[in-house]
Amino acid sequence: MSITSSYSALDLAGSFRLTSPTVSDIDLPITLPGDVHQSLLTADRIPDPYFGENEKTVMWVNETAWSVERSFSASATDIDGYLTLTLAEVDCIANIRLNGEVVAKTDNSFVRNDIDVTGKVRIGDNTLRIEFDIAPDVAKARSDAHPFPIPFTKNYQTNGLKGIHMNFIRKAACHAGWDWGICLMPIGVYGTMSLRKSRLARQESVQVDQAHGSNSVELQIKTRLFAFAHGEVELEHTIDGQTITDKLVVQKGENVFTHNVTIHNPKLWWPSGQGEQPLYPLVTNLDGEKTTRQIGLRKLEWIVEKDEIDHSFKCRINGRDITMMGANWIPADAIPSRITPAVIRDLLESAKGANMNMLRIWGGGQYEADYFYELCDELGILIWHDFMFACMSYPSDRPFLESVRTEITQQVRRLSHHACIALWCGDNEVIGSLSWYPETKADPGRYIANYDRLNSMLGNIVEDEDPVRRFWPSSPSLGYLDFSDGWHSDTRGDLHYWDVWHSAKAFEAYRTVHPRFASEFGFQSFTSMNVIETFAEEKDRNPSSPVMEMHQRNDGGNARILETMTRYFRFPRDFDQMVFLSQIQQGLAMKTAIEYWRSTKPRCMGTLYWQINDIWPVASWSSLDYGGQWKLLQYMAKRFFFAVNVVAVPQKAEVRTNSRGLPVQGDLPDTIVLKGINDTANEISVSLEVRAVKVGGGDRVVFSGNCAIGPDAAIPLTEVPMNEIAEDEFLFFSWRDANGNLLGENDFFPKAYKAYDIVPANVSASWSDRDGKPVLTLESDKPALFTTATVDIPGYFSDNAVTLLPGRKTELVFNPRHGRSVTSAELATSLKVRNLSETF
Ligand code: BMA
Repeated sequence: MSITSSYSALDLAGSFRLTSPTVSDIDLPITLPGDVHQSLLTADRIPDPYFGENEKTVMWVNETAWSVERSFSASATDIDGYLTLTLAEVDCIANIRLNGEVVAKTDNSFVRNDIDVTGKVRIGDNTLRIEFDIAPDVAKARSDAHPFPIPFTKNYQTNGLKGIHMNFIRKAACHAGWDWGICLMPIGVYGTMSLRKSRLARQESVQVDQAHGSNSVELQIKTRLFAFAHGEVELEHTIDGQTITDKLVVQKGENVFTHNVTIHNPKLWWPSGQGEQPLYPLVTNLDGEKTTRQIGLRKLEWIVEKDEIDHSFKCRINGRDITMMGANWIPADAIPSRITPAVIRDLLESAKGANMNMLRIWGGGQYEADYFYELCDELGILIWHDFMFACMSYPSDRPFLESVRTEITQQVRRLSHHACIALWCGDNEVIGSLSWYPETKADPGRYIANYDRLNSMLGNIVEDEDPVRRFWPSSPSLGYLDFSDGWHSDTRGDLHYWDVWHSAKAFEAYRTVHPRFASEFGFQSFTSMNVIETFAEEKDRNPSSPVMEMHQRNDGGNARILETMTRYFRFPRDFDQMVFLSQIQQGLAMKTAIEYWRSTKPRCMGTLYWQINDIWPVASWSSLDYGGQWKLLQYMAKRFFFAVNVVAVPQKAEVRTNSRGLPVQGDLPDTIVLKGINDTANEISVSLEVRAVKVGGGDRVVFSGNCAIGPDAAIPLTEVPMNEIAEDEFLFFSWRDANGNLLGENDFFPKAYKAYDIVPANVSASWSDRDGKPVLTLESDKPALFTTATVDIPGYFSDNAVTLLPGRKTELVFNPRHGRSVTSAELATSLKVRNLSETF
């Protein structure tokens, strides 16, 4: 064969034929990349799995073997070189046949398959066929054959659905369901599908390490090539107007080359809220195979070192210790075909819109597509990246470890150039899970040794492949080879604090722990009413109907939501109000935790609540509904994540505890300290005004003054003793900058809301348009709590769930989502405004 031409790629994405060896009447088109459920749904062969209890009726799909097949035509020039069949993600265990011949067997959906098919593609018609095994059956067979039991997580064995041994197969664990997730076990192919032709070699990965000097950054560009034979290639990198061209001798197999470039006067990349996100395109050209990566220049360190408390745990960026604020991320949809760049952009823009600067990609989900990380680079969202292991033990035999080695090595090499990647973390809660199952509890030595074989391999891979990044063994973890309790120990490492939700402690319990970095804690709410309407008929809109229980995957979740309402609020008068109140309550729980933990800065340097998004319409801990609509928590997050903030910290000299050792409910604090938080690099001065407001109307100023807060600090500004606050009063405080611009408002209720006689409020709303944006102005005759405006058009207001006080106007600017534009007239028709007084 003469090898003359350079690189080209034949796109193999498109329409395939979907058949099954066991279901004879199915012969349907399937769009790949995509998945089987979506194809069956489009062809009306299954009902919408998200509706009602349909999940149960579509289980047969994942219990069936499937094949997809397409023909493609190749010309003489398409194939006159070395050929690679690239299938980025095959989900999951499958034979890949090219023109009838098995060219690969896939086994790990997190591994990119680059299959050498040189000489196997014909001029003219060719057939690509993928035959999927039944993943749950394979998983069960492997588990049965394993020399000792490895229990699978309890998190998805809800609603009578059977468990699947997800720890024996490499695919998103939550595909089998989770305590917020539907069990679909999708089957499909995602990401790139192409036939690549190389003259001699193909690009495997391009990694970029940064060494920051005083006014320059040294980039070390590590290029990994796969050469089909010995020979010479031309490699070129261009960045910041500098081009490096190199003629390189390559040996058959993998070759690694390193080039250095210095960027002078670098424009530094900062996380959102702390500065800009300039990106330098790096274009790599290998004999015509061109790839582009956007490089953000920033120095990122984790400072985990001994201090007066125990050990710090904080992220230092460009020399500054920056508090990480954000949430946990799960896969964006249980039907993978629906995860598109537009969907991801929308969700990530909402994260940024709520003043988040970090998301944690959780280990029970998946590594995301390239565009996800590119968007995070662009938006300034740092990523705490778990490797994909969660809540259960995994095997540690050689074939399993080898598969995982390939997976982690590839993923780290694929992603390490991204400015957004802040940390590689071994797993989610696998250490803790050792004490959850009878099998692991009975034989801890065996399971810890088993754990360490996998976990230490992960650490070694990071050390070899991405030495500038920190590896953190697990989340939560107290540190290197420390297997103790990361759920309660708050002096070092990261903390998952679940006592409020999973153990029904009072919200006040958040103030009894003092994390260094809280990487998980959450409180559930129902998904918004318009989302409930997409899966529950009118008759099913009741918290204990089978449909609503199907759409609640945490045992006892709905009961927990309702029982908590009785502790803090008067019981809601109907289903719709209950849904609304559940979101107020969820927001309040997270506000309690996050305001307090932020106020302990520099002790606490991170709060990531569980969880930002939903994978399907469900009651969950998320702050965004499935589909991306903002729940009330998302609005409250925008406020409690303000870089400059004032929060109330109630204090009590002697805390009375009840029989369960918890603070007595209804016990009032002695005093309320108002703390100022400054997460900026500059000292700021705020003028603070604190009012005591009667719930029935009428208020008085109890403090007014200017306060300076040093850079990156949290300090007490003033305090209001409880004996200066009347029975029916709450505190409302606002702070302004030196020019009198309002920076923020907040309030604090010393007692549970149910203890106040909240009076009905008449809220009036009027629309206007300003600078092309619709503005809603709200006014109320009485204090109106958690006043919330909603419209039917996708978008969010600049604020919501706000406290309205009589005599003051509150303006909310509407931001349409998905880049749409909208006028106030269009919004006005569907406007609804509600507040707490209407709930009971
Ligand atoms: C955390 C997570 C998930 C789970 C959540 C809520 O521990 O890691 O496993 O969804 O709790 O229970």
